[in-house]
Amino acid sequence: MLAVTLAGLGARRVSRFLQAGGDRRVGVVREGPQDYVPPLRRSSGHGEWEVSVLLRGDFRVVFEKGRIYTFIGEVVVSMNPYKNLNIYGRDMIEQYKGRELYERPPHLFAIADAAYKAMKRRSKDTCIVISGESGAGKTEASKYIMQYIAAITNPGQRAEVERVKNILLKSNCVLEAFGNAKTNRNDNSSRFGKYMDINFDFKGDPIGGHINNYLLEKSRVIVQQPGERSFHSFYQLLQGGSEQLLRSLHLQKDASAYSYISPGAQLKCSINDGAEFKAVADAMKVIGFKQEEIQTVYKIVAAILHLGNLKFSVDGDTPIIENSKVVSVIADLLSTKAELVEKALLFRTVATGRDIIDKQHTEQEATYGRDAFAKAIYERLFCWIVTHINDVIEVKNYDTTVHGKNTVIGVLDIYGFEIFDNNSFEQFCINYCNEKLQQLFIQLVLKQEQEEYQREGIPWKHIDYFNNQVIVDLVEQQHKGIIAILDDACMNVGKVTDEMFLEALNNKLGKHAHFSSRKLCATDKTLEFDRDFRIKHYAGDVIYSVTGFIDKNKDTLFQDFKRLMYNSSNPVLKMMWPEGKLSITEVTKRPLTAATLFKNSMIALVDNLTLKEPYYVRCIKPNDKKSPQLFDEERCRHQVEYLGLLENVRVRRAGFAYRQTYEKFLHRYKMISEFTWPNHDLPSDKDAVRKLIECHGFQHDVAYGKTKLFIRTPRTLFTLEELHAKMLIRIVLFLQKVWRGT
Ligand code: AD9
Ligand code: MG
Repeated sequence: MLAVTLAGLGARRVSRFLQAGGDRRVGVVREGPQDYVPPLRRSSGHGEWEVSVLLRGDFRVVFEKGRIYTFIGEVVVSMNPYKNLNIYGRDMIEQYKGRELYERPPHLFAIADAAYKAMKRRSKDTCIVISGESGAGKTEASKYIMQYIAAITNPGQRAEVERVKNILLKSNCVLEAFGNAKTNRNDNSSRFGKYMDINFDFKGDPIGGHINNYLLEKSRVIVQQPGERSFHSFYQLLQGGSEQLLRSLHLQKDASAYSYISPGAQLKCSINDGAEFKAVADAMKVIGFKQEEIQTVYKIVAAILHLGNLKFSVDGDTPIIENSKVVSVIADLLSTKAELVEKALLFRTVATGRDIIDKQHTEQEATYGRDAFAKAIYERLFCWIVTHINDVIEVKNYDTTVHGKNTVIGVLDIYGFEIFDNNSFEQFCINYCNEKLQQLFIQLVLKQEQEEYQREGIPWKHIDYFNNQVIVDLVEQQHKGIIAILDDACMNVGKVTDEMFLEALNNKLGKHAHFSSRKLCATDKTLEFDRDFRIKHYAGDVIYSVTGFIDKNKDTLFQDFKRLMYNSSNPVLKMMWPEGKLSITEVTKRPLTAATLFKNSMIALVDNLTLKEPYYVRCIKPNDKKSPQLFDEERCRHQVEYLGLLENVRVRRAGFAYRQTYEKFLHRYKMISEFTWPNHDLPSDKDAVRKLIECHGFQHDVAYGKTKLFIRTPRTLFTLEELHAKMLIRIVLFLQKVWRGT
């Protein structure tokens, strides 16, 4: 049996080696394609060497031949083809299932399989971090990865596992409906960040999961840039809802009738709203939303559309609502009374000393309050949907003492770096998030690798890269960063304007190399307006307009609206607003600002990812026209550069495929040398390893660090494994002979 297993070695040999405590960095190419003798079967021509194609700047080939994936070690570079390719079917899944990373041509499935195998074999939590700018293909990639994992697991067809898998897959379409929108960069742009943990049992089958969502771009509910739409859910309801449903929600089909979403009503969008509406409704049912809950979802979406149509004016000094019928509709949809809705819209309860009074809004305040309310109920709805999904996929009744460790694969799909004509607080947060992820990549892929060589005293010519930590600090540093300065401005008592915030930025960051503004740089023609400031991001310069930063950061929602919702007779709505039970005198604590909450969530996310073994998908966008034909060379080169891919390749090529401590290395291979088997009498393990390596003639392919042996090419590693396997067979045969007494 043993002999059969060993004879059948190939790819599995390396896996075993890894299982035995080896480092996972196998399969790195030192030289170009000519020198590369793949350790396993040669992949069909689009292996890692295509990175050298990227390096030569001739990466048009990759796109035009439809070979959209390339490897750099465990990093997959993916080029958005902007057309459906027949490369994700069952046959492809079979080709990648259980194979080693370099056995097959580069593919998302290969990285998904590698992350899965690492998780299963070594009980390691792993994560797949998908990054790239807006429209580069991150969300599509994350869905293919999930599909792959779903397809290769649960061979025993256990019902509970199938249920979990189904919900994980179905959750995508629901979250996209409520959290994605057409932007000028992408017809299906994620307007929230998503990190999904998939939990596996000891057999490697999914038994649950958890979704973390990050900062939904809720301002989109009330306003969109020219050429953009609000969240898909609004258009889907109008297009796909039956006549009866729309009638019950007091809605008409035409989106241009609703001022919050009318600018996007006539825009062409590749989303099929009608069909998606039905798919989302089905998915919600599969996930386990009850009928009343689904109805409540529609009611909330409808209530927001009606809120946007409210018209305020003034009668003398008193603001009034011109179309009070709409108020009744909103009250009906939110299961409350029209007079309570009207009061919450026109008055604000304030505590002055011991008195509690109703302070009347100005027209402007009323409009502000209404918009804040619309944004807030949409955001609550979105978070409630995520919580609901989490409730049904939460791992329950898993006893680790009985079943062993429950391991996790995390998949991160977050909004990509973006530059629009008008960039505001939302782009600032999104781009900061991308800086954090780039920093993580640098730390894990470029920095630590090189630092290890230095620490171990391996001769190493440092490969330079741009470290964006300086920009991360510019944004998040305590007391000195932009978020801290913004929070300071928001804390000030009295009216603080966006201009005052900009002034504070100018005063405190005037000398920062990555920050400028019109005041600081009057001659710079790109900074057109006094309200602009610019951050030199790792992926390019972005000019932000300071307008709205203070309001969006404070994110004020009058307590009256929270109370209104808490007192709704619809239990689902009530549940979404627990803090509405506090009376005005009980609400004393100032909540954390939006930017600080986001910063904290980003720091927690990065901490979480750092604990896991990372695999990367780096997505590249071939052009800005969403075209399957157009290859914009300059745009691609820029992305390859700022993503740090060139440095990534250089580090991998100049570096070592494998490293292991002398002790562990000996433990594995001592049997293949007479100098080390069964024990060595040399002064140290390092000397023993040196002797072992030299007796097999590998000395030119290794380097000796202080505590570890470094092997440059996978070929050496495979030969060592072969020798080890042969020796094992000899030992087994010998033992059999002894046993038979011959
Ligand atoms: V954003 O940061 O959320 O704005 P993503 O997520 O990077 O962005 P997305 O995955 O949504 O981009 O891809 C954009 C569009 O490109 C998709 O709607 C598809 O039309 C197209 N795309 C992306 N990847 C593929 C693919 N592998 N095959 C075919 C693709 N089309
Ligand atoms: Mg996306």
